[in-house]
Amino acid sequence: LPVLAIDIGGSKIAIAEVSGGSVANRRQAPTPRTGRGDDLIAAIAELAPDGGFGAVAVATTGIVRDGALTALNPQTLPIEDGYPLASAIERAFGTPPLVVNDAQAAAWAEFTLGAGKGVRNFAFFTVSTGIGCGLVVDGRLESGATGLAGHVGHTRSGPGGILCGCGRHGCLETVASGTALARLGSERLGRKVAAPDVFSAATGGNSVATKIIASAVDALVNGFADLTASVDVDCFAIGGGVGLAPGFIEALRVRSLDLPRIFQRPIVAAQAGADAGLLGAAMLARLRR
Ligand code: BMX
Ligand code: ZN
Repeated sequence: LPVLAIDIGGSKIAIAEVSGGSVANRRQAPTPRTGRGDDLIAAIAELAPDGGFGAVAVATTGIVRDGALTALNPQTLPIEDGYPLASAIERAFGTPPLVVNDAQAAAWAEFTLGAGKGVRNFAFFTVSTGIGCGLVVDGRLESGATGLAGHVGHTRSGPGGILCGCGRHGCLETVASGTALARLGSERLGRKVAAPDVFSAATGGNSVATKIIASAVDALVNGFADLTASVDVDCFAIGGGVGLAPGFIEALRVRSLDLPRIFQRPIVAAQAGADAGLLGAAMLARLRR
């Protein structure tokens, strides 16, 4: 029987059946951003098939600790602190799920069968509503005792930055996430825009938009270099709506060539694309059994 895989992001929830590394019957809906975990469960129940699956696996934005979900940045997903996601899913589907952070799940999928195959230390970054990161070190997926491992989106991109939803100032996520691009674009272009509008303005030659994207790229590449200095990352894979926007990965690569040579590492697109979180969670659920 396939694994029922669920990916809860800051903007959308995706559900699919995963078997043997492939994804079928993918459905998605907007994430209810009401601040109530029970509303997430209701949205999931609406998308899910009635049965016919052997296990349930959940990848979710936010910090996962013992099956409970807490937002590190409530602006990425508002939710009660320590929402008992695993037990709520178990109640809805009658089976205890595996629950893992979305970027950690995607990192595992890419390491096992995608862009990170065969490397020693690997990092997957999703540049999306927020900025997520999953780390595989010496072949082991890192989550840490409190689930915080890999939250590089909340390392500091520079002094004097704005207040992040996590409570720190100047986090990478405040300059390079989809949320940040929309905010900076709206402030500086003088009209309300979303992240894709900033990209199309830049493509159309708007210098303000071009600068916003260049700063995001610069912040990310320096974040990669910091992480490389910490755990000697062999390869970076990129996913997420912003990360996979046309030209973005190429811009990261070009900018990374300005780094001292020892910090330059391959930067590639996630092979599983938007399905990496679903696949990784399903694979981790299979491993657990
Ligand atoms: C935030 C944080 C991470 C997550 C990342 C990407 C929350 C709710 N989420 O940094 O756990 O991995 O965003 O999330 O604090 P996405 O929703 O953009 O995929
Ligand atoms: Zn932060």
